[in-house]
Amino acid sequence: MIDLHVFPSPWPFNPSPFCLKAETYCRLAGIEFRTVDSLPLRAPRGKLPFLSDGPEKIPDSALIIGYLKQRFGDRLDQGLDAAQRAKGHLIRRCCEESLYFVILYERWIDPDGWKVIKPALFGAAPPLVRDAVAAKARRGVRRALHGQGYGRYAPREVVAHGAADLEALSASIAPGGFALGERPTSYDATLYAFLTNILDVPVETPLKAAAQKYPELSSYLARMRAHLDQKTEATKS
Ligand SMILES: N[C@@H](CCC(=O)N[C@@H](CS)C(=O)NCC(=O)O)C(=O)O
Repeated sequence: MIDLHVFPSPWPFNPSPFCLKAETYCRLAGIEFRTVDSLPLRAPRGKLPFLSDGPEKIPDSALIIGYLKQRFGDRLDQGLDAAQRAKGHLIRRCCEESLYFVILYERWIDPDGWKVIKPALFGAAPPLVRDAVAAKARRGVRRALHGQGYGRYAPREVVAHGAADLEALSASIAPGGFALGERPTSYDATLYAFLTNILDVPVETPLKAAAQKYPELSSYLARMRAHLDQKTEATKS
């Protein structure tokens, strides 16, 4: 059995887009797996998700997908041409190297986001240490955002970067289809995970408002959910 070690989820989906990406890949590819609640300090590289398969431990969502392709065959991306792979790569990088940091900023730095994310992520921590643990983690995220750059911007500038990413992503989805055409590929695992973590979060953020301006993004999520439900049923039977 494949074990995916992920953050505990306070919501109907994993609050870490990278954990949700790995779960979504398994569901799209029809790979049987189970999720195991974990913490970054247990992960081989100090970040979640990681996968364990017997004695093998694989960190990083991209390496996990590479491992699963080797282990079970490339069930989603076979047949993609070089141009499709290039487009998928750009979509993935846009989500993981830009939008991710906008999401972090809104959740961890913006006071309205922090009000929601702090109890969601640290609510289960022992009350005596909860505030200290949350504050330490928040300082770490602040440092990471400062290093990446968005932490040095005004809030409206950060949202403007995210809104531009969302506009580009909405234009890149195949009309009535998925990231690269009529059927989902591994790149949809990323796109779905990030858009879910923007549009379905239980807090009204400026980034969510920006995403709501593009109906293509919500209809894409609805198509993905329907497809994932079908795949999950097929994997069970
Ligand atoms: N490149 C990694 C990124 C994973 C990542 O950034 N995970 C975050 C949660 S979304 C994490 O574990 N952060 C904890 C930390 O940095 O201490 C992947 O694709 O899996």
